[in-house]
Amino acid sequence: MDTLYVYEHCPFCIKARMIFGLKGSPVQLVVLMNDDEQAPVDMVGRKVVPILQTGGQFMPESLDIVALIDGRGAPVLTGARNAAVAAWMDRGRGLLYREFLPRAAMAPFPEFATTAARAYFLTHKEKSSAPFVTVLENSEEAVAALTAWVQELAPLVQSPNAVNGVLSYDDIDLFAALHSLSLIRGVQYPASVQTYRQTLSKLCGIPLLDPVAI
Ligand SMILES: N[C@@H](CCC(=O)N[C@@H](CS)C(=O)NCC(=O)O)C(=O)O
Repeated sequence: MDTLYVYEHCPFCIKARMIFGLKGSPVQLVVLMNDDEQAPVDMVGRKVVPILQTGGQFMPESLDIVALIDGRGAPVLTGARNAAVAAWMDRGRGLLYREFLPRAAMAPFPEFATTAARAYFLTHKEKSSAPFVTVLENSEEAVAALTAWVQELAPLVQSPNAVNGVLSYDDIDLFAALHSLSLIRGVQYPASVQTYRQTLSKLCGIPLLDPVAI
């Protein structure tokens, strides 16, 4: 069976996990500790996830993994992309991950099971973002802005099963972002987005983070 090395918080890992769920293909998930540099370096030469182990080979890059798995048998990602979905994502991605990172650092993800692993994430991610305390202290405005952002997504959702009506790479990108967004407590979802994210969660077999939202 294929093995996928992941962190549970990682949106790129969500993309790779999605295709196994959508295809109904079995995969063994292995969550690496966030401070384990050696394992990914041994597998692909750098510290990165997701990594797919298939037939004795190791493969990084989420979208390469998606393409490989979707290409086995009849593909499921057959729909056309809508540039408006990517444009919507680009407008909010910066704010989403600014708010996501400090919450991820506090959340009960298995890759942070040890204090050292959680500290590694905090140290590295805070450097590339803003001080987490500052982000969390000014969060109310950001949550309102994220709610306004998801309102703009509502008219783009053509079906609960696929944003453009037929499953496409837009669904891979969009659900991964909505999965991250689900860690942020207080974001209000318009009906079409709410149904879409819950339906995709079931189709992919990947629970949303609502129950542990911060
Ligand atoms: N282009 C890569 C990006 C993967 C990526 O950036 N993964 C992050 C986790 S979200 C990572 O492993 N970063 C190194 C680290 O967290 O130490 C892909 O699409 O798979």
